[in-house]
Amino acid sequence: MFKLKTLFVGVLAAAALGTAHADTLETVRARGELHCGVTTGFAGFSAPDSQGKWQGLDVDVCRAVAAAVLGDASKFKAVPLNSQQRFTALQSGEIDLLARNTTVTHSRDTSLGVIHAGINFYDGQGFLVPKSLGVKSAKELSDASVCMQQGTTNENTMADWARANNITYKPVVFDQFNEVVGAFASGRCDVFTTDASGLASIRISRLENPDDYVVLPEIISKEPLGPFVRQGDDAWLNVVKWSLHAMVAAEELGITSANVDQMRESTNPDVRRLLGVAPGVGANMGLDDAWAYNIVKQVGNYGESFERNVGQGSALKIQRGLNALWTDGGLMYALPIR
Ligand SMILES: N[C@@H](CCC(=O)N[C@@H](CS)C(=O)NCC(=O)O)C(=O)O
Repeated sequence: MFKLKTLFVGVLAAAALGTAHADTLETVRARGELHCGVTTGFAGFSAPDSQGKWQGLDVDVCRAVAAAVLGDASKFKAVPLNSQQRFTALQSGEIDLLARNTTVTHSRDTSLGVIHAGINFYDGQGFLVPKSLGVKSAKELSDASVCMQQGTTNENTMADWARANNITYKPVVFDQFNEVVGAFASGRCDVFTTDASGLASIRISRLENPDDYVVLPEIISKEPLGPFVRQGDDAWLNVVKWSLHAMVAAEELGITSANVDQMRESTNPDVRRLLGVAPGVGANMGLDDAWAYNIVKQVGNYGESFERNVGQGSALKIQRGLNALWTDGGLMYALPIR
């Protein structure tokens, strides 16, 4: 009897959990607000500005999805998460979407009950050192102490690279981002290793004299960064995935936040479809036909978001590089919206 009862409660709990998470689109719509997992503060990608408003390339993914689903890019709550907490927060339903410099890997996609919805920044792991260390290449880093954050891909990649290159090092690992930055700034470790975009952000926004530091030339891994959702909710996966593609498609088609209203008059069928002038682009996703128009109008196309947050319009000044459109030699390629 006891066993039966436990089983029954278990099944009920699973069913409740299932319904709570199965229809994220409906949950977000009913709540009127998207719960979006971001970092605890990482300039250019996700950090609060002087007015406490969250800004960044990753925050623009939150804003794009809020615009697509709720018609208003501001209807999201940023939930700050460190590297360790991020997947649990998604699994438990605390957030609807994780948009936080997270590398897509096979193990994350297949063992955590989560799945990536695309790539919004192609990156690779690198090294930041004080110029005073006098090192020109990562290969000279023998016996160095290396600062890293716990729960990142950076820990394993560092170990693999060091083994492959016969380099010994001392890992100095912390749970919180501020602790890693603090340890590096105070000289407790010689090197900071993480995604190159992160190093650019740390150098500019977290170190007193950025010019005293240099990013070494080696990039030792592929770190394709992108948003994640829970597995088993394909409708929601589609909303997030196609929101990313809409931003890239808008850039491909020359549609910007400034000209999007004018572009609604265009005779180009791709433009008319994307902006919902020709009807039907929203229905299959359970969205209004203006979903992509709302993204471009309120958030901008991918290039605008890139330049504003991490590119030439920002302190980071990261080059488009791999994140340029495919037509400009990069990897950004919108799947056809038709
Ligand atoms: N892309 C890597 C690293 C991502 C990561 O969490 N990087 C740290 C930088 S050291 C970070 O963003 N920390 C910010 C925080 O914890 O708030 C991954 O997915 O594991």
